[in-house]
Amino acid sequence: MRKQTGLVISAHGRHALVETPGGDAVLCHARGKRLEAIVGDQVHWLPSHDSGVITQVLPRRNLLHRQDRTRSKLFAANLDQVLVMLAAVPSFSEHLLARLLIACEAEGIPVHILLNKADLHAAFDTARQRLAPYPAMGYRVLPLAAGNASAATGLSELEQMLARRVSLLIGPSGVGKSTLVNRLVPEANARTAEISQALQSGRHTTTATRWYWLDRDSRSALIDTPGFQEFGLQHLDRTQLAQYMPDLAAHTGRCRFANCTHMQEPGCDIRAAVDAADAGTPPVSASRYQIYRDLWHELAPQPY
Ligand SMILES: Nc1nc2c(ncn2[C@@H]2O[C@H](COP(=O)(O)OP(=O)(O)O)[C@@H](O)[C@H]2O)c(=O)[nH]1
Ligand SMILES: [Mg+2]
Ligand SMILES: [Zn+2]
Repeated sequence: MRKQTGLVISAHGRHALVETPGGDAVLCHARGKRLEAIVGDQVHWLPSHDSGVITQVLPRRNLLHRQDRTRSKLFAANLDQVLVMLAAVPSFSEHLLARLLIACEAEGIPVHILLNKADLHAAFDTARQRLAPYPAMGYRVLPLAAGNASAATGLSELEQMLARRVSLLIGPSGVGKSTLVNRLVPEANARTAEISQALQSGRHTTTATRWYWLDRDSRSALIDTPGFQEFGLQHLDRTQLAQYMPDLAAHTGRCRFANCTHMQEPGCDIRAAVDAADAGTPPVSASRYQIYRDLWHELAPQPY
């Protein structure tokens, strides 16, 4: 049998749905215990009976994952960008937002913020003010009203952002991710049911990461992700943390000590920027610096 290539569009345990260049989806099993294929992977597979066997996962150009203390979760690979979705309601945690942005920065994946429920004006204005420092850090903040047909806010800009890219959508539950996917991919619900059946993972219908093509010629794709209770960054080296926070990174080269941890050293340019709000460009807010401190403690090397 001849080896073929394919794209993983859904994965569950040792099973994956692999899409062929011709557009067919083949149920495949991974060969070998340590072979884990995830959504977005390019794989080699061999036909066998009515299904297939994945023999190799091709090298990934990036990989978004989280690492909690006890478990690791791979979301997807080979992404062009990540879209973090937040909403006016429920109000978001800046700490969680920082974790998502840091996870992307650490992998070198461009990341932007979608702020949904623009139709809820008062709460939306409050949320938007909380996000005011983020464009200066290089993150686009796009207002959206995904679930409100009369307020078409942001949808055409979003479609431009999505065009010819592979985008992963992530965010806390209740912000409108499913609403957006259903709006952009009208057959999403039917596809999800089909895929779950193929993977025989009925009860995981809403807990799996899924790939959706947004256009007929298969160039733009949106990957929907399940909710999460925590978003651990245990895989990161805390001495690199400030480099993954653009507002802090702008100062690191100006600390007195090259190996400054930005925790207590004299001559720390980050701490100076927090104390004197006008000191740096971009400025460092007290809340962002506190997030850095919290993560610094959390990512302390563990004794074995
Ligand atoms: N007011 C308002 N509600 C929305 C909007 N988009 C989604 N919702 C509502 O927010 C709730 C959560 O949406 P859902 O798509 O399930 O969020 P998910 O958990 O992120 O997938 C639902 O009741 C939606 O109808 C919006 O643009 N405006
Ligand atoms: Mg949902
Ligand atoms: Zn410093």
